Order: sequence, then structure tokens, then C-alpha cells
Amino acid sequence: MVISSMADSLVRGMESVGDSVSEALFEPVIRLGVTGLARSGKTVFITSLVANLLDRGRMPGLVAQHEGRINAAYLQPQPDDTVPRFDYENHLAALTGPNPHWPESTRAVSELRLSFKVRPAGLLSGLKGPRTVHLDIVDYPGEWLLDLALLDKSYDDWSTETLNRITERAEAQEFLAQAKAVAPEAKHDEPVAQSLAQAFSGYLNTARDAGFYDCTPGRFLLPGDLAGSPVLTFAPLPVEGVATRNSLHREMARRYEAYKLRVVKPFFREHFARIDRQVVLVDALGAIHKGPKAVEDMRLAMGDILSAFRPGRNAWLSQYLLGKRVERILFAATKADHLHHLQHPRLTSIMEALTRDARDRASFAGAETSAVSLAALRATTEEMRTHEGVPLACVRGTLLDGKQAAFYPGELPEDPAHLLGAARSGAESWLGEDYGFMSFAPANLTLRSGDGPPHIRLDRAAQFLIGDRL
Ligand SMILES: Nc1nc2c(ncn2[C@@H]2O[C@H](COP(=O)(O)OP(=O)(O)OP(=O)(O)O)[C@@H](O)[C@H]2O)c(=O)[nH]1
Ligand SMILES: [Mg+2]
Repeated sequence: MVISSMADSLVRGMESVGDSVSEALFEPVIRLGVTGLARSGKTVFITSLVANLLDRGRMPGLVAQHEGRINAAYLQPQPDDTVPRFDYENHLAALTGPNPHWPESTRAVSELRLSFKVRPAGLLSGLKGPRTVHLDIVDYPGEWLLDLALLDKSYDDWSTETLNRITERAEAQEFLAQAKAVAPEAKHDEPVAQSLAQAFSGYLNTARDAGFYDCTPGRFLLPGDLAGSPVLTFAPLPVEGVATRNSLHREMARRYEAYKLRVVKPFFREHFARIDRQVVLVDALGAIHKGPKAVEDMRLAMGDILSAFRPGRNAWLSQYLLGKRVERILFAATKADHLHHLQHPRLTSIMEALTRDARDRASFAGAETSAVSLAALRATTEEMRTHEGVPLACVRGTLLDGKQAAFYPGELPEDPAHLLGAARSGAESWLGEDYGFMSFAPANLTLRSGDGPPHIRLDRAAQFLIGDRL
């Protein structure tokens, strides 16, 4: 235990020495992490951000661009040879080509390097030539951050907690019946273990689709090339007392520990620990549409996700980070093009309130935080309509079936406490207001040369995340 932690911190120490030497001598690198729960808008965000950084006609809010200091931006081979490249060209073609459509769901970490040639600002501008700054963008699922909490938990504690939490959920009943039917102290039998693990991951997938956000272990949802391997073949069981030798209980506990060692720790070591700037994307509108339970659930998941950014919370992580921390965190409510801009400030307040506890803690740890509502790819236009004599601020776009529609999503409250309070107190539905949600297809675009795809406040997001380093 001690030896492995020492080795971890030694490697980390050497890496950070290496990083800082190359940064000082050569060219600075900003590592931007993009995360969020499933379907929060990560892929669309990265694709549009990169397109708008390459063609900056719609990025006046990025100060270096406004000041005319960005001489060039270009894509480069990324520095990490074992991480898949973010499939920028195909995603962009899906979003902006003929028959525009949303990209496929992503199942793993990916990375892309964008480099800038920038002229320095201020007094130095006339004296020094342009510098090169690299931006490495890393896309990873927010569910993987939830796994950090597992590091502090034994298999028995995790089992008890998980079973308690899901006991009332309809989605879990099939798995729970199976779990109750086995004797954890009976001899380990691989088909039994496999069938339990399958039922458990089946539950996690349906729970996630039903709007639950506490679906860990995260890799069960996105197994990639680990599918079927022992590190993913375990499940919580109603266990008591010490595990006996060769029992199912003992084998499940061993695999749970292997999951932590072989899946959770490497992710934090190889990806998370190197991030300088982070954007956390949140589909707040989607959760509001699903109802109070989904909102409360999302608030809790956000708290858990963000505890990863609070060094000190987890002993293993903090000794590993050696004081390095994420410098800036942006909380972004995505898909704001579903709302008329009159309602954007309200969505931002909801976003701020949703992440308040977590934000306070992150600020306490020295990271600068901010909240914004944005649309990475604007799919709608705004329109005022009169309904029964009342003017309604609507948005209009193309639906997935190709039809045009104007849409009024309902009026978000001025005070976010109205929503979050109802969610916290366990209300079944919203009082007085229904919040609609419509799936628009990306709009057909004709882009002027020099312009990236249309967006809402992506330039401000970029300024907060990387502007100070350009
Ligand atoms: N109108 C609108 N819809 C968006 C926007 N960004 C994302 N969406 C919608 O949200 C869905 C999910 O977006 P993705 O970018 O694929 O989300 P993700 O977080 O990468 O999803 P996973 O890879 O499955 O975790 C898209 O298919 C769109 O329907 C946006 O800016 N505007
Ligand atoms: Mg994705």
C-alpha cells in the first residue's frame, strides 16, 4: 500500500519536473479537460470550439482575437500516443455538412491538439516575436469522476450503500432479486458472477436512461475494450462479516479492488492529474424537463463529480497531485439555444445554484470558477409569438423529422430556489409550470469564410478557459 503510493508520487514528481522544464524552455501547453454526464454536450462542444478557434469570425469575446493577436491556429498531432484522437473532422462533417445531424455518443477518452501562434500583448508586443501556445483538449465522461469516491470505500461498504440506495428503484428490481437469491459465502462460481454483473450493468444502463445520475462504477456504462474482463465482472451483494476463502464474496471484493487499481487510478493518474483548465458541461434544461427528481439527482451527482477538484478530499489523489491543481473551472449549462435569450440569465442562475456547494469548495481550494449558459452549436432562431393575447418568447428550429417548429419551453423562475427547493424536498412534479424540451436538428448552414459554426457565448467560455494564456 505505502510502497505503491510512494511510487505513484515519485512518478508524478518526475512527470511534473519534465512538464515544467519543457514548458519553460519550449512552448507552453494548456490542458483543457471537457467533461459532463452522458449526453451533456461534450462532443458538440469540442467540435464547435475547435472549429471556432480555427475560424474565429464569431469569437469577438476572446480577447486575443479581438486585439488581433492570433496570427494562426492549426491542428497538430497530439502528444499522447496511446489516447485516441478526438474525431474532429467527422464530427464537424456530421454537424455542418449536408443533412446535418448530431454526432454519435462517445465511449472513451479522446484528445486533440490545437496550436496557436500569438503575438504578445502590451509593452512587449513590439519587442518579441510571436509565441506558440498548444491547447490539448481532453474529452472524458463525467461518470469516471464519480468513481473517485470508490477509492475510499471497501467492497462491503460500497455494496451496502449501493443496495440501500437502489432498493426502491423499479429499474433495479431484477438485479436485486438475483442478488438476494445468491449466498455470498458460497463457493465462487464464474457463471453466477457473470450473470450478477450483467444484471447490475443492465440496471445501471436503464437507470441512466431513466435520468438517474449516480450510476457507478462508471466503466460499466462505457466498458470499451474492458468489456467481459474480470475487473468489470462484479456487483454489489448483501454481505455480512468476513469473506471466507474461495467464496463469491471474496472474489467480488477482489475484483472490486482490481477495478480501483487497474481502472480508476490509471484514469486519475494519466488524464485527470494533468488537467490545468476544466469545463463541466451540464444539461440543466434536460434535467428540468425530466422533473424535480432528476434535478435533485443531478445536483448530488455534480457535488460528487466536483469533489474530485477539491484536493485534500481524497488522500490518494492529493498525495498524487503534489499540490498541482486545476486552475479554472467553468460550469456551463449547455443547449441554451432551446431558450430565448431573455431567459438565459435565469438558466445561468440555476446553473450557479446547482453547483453552489461544490463551487464554494472548489474556490476554497484555489481554483477560479465561473458559470455560463451557452450553446455550442446554435440550432434555433428567436421569435416572439402571441398566444391568447400574451406575448411568448419562443425559439424556432428544424425538428429531427425535418419539420419546422416554434417552441416555448416554459418560463424559468427568476429565483432558482423555486426549482431547487422543490427538487430537494422530493416533489413529484413542478408546481404551476411545465418545462418542455424539444430535440432540434442542427440547422443547415452556409458559413462565410472565416466564420465558425454559430454558437451562443462559446467565445466567452473560451476567454475564461484559455484567454489569459494567449
Ligand atoms: N440544440 C442544441 N442541442 C445540443 C447542443 N449540444 C448538444 N446538443 C444535443 O445534445 C446531444 C448530446 O450531445 P453530445 O455532444 O453528443 O453529448 P456528449 O456529452 O458527447 O454525449 P456522450 O458522448 O453520449 O456522453 C446531441 O445529440 C444534441 O441533441 C447545442 O449546442 N444545441
Ligand atoms: Mg460524446
